[in-house]
Amino acid sequence: MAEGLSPSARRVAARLRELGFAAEVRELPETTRTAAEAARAVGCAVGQIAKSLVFRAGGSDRPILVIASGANRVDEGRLGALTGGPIGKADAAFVREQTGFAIGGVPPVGHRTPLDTFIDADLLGYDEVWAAAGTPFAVFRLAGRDLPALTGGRVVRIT
Ligand code: 5CA
Repeated sequence: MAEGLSPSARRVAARLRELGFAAEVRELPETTRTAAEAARAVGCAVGQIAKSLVFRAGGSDRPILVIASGANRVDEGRLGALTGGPIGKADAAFVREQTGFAIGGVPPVGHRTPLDTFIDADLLGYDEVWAAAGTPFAVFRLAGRDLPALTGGRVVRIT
């Protein structure tokens, strides 16, 4: 029930409803902080975890969101080619500042400001994927093919 959720998870649930996605946000007793932990907690393959990774366009403060399969590693060279410049790492403070969420709970939607978003094409092959819902204990389920409509992101091969 939404009433039992922590404030950050509730924010994500509200945003999903606003966007017309009836996804249920679940807060679990086990940590879902990393893709491997989330997969274990929900009982799915690690590839079905949609991790929301924040990068920083080099030389600027422009945040970039990559929604990647938990099985994949984002190729920063490819990402840089797509964004038109080198990619820098985002530290924990930058992630929180730009998204309003802490690392380990960053969701694919509901950020403080809209982020330029790229979606790992591999995720579209899964009927069921799980994404973070605002805290390191909260997730929601959706069909991989719904990620573009949900996030406005561009589907790319980036790993
Ligand atoms: N809740 C799960 C998925 S449901 C989750 O958020 N997984 S994640 O992979 O998207 O989040 C962990 C990611 O945060 C790591 O892959 C890494 O990119 C990033 N991260 C972890 N520690 C740091 C750190 N100290 N500084 C910057 N980024 C970090």
